[in-house]
Amino acid sequence: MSSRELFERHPANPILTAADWPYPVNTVFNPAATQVDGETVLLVRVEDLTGVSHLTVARSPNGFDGWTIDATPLLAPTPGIESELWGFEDPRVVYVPEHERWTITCTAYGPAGPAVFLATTEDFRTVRRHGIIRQSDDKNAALLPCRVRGKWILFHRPKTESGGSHGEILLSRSPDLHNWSAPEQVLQPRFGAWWDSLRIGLGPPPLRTEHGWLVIYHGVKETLGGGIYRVGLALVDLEEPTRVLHRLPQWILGPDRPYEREGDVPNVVFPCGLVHDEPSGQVRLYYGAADTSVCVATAQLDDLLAAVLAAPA
Ligand code: BMA
Repeated sequence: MSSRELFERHPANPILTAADWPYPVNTVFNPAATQVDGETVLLVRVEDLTGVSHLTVARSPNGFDGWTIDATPLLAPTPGIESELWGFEDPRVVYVPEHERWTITCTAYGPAGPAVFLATTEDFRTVRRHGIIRQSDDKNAALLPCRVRGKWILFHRPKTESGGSHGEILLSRSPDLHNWSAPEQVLQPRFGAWWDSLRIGLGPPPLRTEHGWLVIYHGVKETLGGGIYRVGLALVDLEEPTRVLHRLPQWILGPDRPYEREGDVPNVVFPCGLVHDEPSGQVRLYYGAADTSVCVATAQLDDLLAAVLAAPA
């Protein structure tokens, strides 16, 4: 299967592990990714030695090596705030030109369950906390970089009475990032033996292309040996992003290498970050491997588009 996957793993994978960290940690994984002044910035989920996660910045001149890792977290739970008692997990980051800053969405985890937390930053050195924008249970949230028909669009995975009990990807709209419409369906798990049959969740913020928003998502299949997390591809309409134009039947990346097969949670590839290098047409997908390390795989955007455009809806 691996030879037919659309992404090519970087030979230096895993590119970041707990051993690289400037302070003692258990694991580093599921990073958000973006570019800041020509540098690649990852916002990495770091699980500390109590099991609780926080988010720390790592910077590299080329996105593959030469990382410098901040000595302190950018976003860590505030003592006394119940909704973030068990940490911040699985960030996504998108640059929002209208605000001239990046928006971070991540999971705040506490006794009430996972909820969607929003923060913004101008430099990845300081952060402004906006708080919880979607109450638990809700996670795997990412914002589109611009308004669509005047509204901000948040892809997410609520698990509430109002929808989403089947582990699907939904989206909500907002005029102001505070008030959100009722979630609308986007993508569902595929019933039966499919690789994405148990539940699915959005990966990195969707990438705008001339053909539509390119959606990279994770899908889980339940097996006797536990869940297998793989990565899939779809294309949704630019003006009506609930409209799925194409969805690839097969996964584009799945656990195969020892660092993806073995770790705290085996058989997991979990992407949260995508960087598109426009001059070369290359995209770099940053993912957590086995809930233990940070990896990167590359593809040409044109190849991803050709593959997804050839797929049915
Ligand atoms: C999901 C999330 C991810 C994690 C994955 C595999 O539900 O919690 O953070 O990588 O499970 O354990």
